[in-house]
Amino acid sequence: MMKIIFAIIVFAAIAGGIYVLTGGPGVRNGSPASSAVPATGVFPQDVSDLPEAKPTPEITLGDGETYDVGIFPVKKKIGDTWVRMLSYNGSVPGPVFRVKEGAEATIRLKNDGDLETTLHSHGLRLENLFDGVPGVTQEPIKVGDTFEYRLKFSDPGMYWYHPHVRTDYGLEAGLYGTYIVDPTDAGYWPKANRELSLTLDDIALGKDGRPLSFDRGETDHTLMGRFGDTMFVNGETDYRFAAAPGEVVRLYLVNTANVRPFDFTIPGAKMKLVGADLGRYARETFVESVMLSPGERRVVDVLFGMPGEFPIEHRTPEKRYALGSVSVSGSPIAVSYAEEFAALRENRAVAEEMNPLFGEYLSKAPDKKLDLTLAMGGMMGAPSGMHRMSGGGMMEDAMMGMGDDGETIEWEDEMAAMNTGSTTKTLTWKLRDAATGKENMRIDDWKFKVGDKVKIRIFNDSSSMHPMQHPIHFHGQRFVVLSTNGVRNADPVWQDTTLLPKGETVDILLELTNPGEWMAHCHIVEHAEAGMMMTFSVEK
Ligand SMILES: [Cu+2]
Repeated sequence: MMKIIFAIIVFAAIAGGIYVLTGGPGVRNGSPASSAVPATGVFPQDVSDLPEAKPTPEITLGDGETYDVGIFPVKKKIGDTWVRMLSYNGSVPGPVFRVKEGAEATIRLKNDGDLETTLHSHGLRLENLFDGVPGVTQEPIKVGDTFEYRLKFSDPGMYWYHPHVRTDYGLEAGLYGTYIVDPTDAGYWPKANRELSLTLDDIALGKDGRPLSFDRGETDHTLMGRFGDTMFVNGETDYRFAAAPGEVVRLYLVNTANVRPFDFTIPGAKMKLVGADLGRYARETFVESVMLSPGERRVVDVLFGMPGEFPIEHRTPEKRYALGSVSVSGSPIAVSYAEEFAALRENRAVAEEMNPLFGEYLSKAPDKKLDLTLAMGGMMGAPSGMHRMSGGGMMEDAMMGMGDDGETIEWEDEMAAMNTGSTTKTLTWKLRDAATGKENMRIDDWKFKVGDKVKIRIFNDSSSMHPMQHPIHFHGQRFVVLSTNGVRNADPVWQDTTLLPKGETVDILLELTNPGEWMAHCHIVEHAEAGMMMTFSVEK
């Protein structure tokens, strides 16, 4: 009952837009769309005269090379419907760029899309000027204009690119692609027969099979993010690949969804987790599934031992989603790495790098504390009728009870009406510095120097009005998770994004190696649009 009452109150607050909570004048928000002259209407959906989307190519980018990429609309068939999407060079996802560790290359981006854009290369420790954050590292690229991004690929692993302007629309429209950075050390990864890049996404289609519309002027679905109803792996609703018996296939996985977390599994095949955002784990592990929240990457090796059809699935505690399948047939692979696959390697170099960090920082007091919370229509100071409805203390009960099923992750949009109607005007998601009380883009005293290591305690407040998980992403640097709820991280790896389930506290050690002014934000892109972003600066 309280849940229902609370739901009504929240709905009134969101849909009614009782309070306007924006960044205020003079606050750069990393997203000029919301501060520019208000745009009206919705982004276009008409497919007439559009070229058909091409398959995603794999492009080898040599050191020093310049490559031209254009953003332009295409039509793509999803189910029985032609859908208008935005592409990088005509494909969704955009090209898979293969580069060598240590290489530098330039992407010359021409914007023939629907709105201003930038190219953010997620996870790359590149020069600050080319990080693609509007209002912070560059002015956005107007429609018709071009910008050259000089990219640096310092670390082996998988990275990805997308716009940092109205990212909610950009990602849903198909603007994302990946970089695979091949290590210079041939033994860096275990042996595999083949490597594939997989973007895990979902797309929200209406009853007519066409994508739900996006308002040009403001982001909606800001409460929970825009969940899709149709799974979309590598731009396919039924992604398939073939393998030979005995083949080991390395999958580079990235979650490119607006909000949906994926628990990726291939039942019947054997899966080994070898790497994450910026390289390999200290210890390899066999896993049943790998969990990725938006922005995160995982590198898994999969052994297909026997012939057969193997489903690719996303599993939640309640549901299974088919993502596609792998067809294993024909004669056994000529060179099988099954034996190497069976061994779990310890990567001593990683352990030797990580151990001193844990020794020095695990029990040290945090340098910075960041709380994740929400202001929804200023409920606390809301019209008195709401307080009467809540009747002293009951409001708190209702809030605590909201989604209080022991689940610390929201796998689905179970509050669709409220979520749809929530916008950047009616609620603000917050990163709050616990020491100063400053929030989001008003945080102005996170100033560090190259060489610093900063311990940050991030707390996801479960007593906020709508607690949910937040994947927190730091630009331009790398960090290691030291502990979760006080428990030491047993298998460290360098990351740029980490998930904070509801109520959890995560201590990270951020290594500042790259000068400039950088963003940190939630990678549920509607949350970021609704305020959940800040900057920190690193001096040479
Ligand atoms: Cu968030």
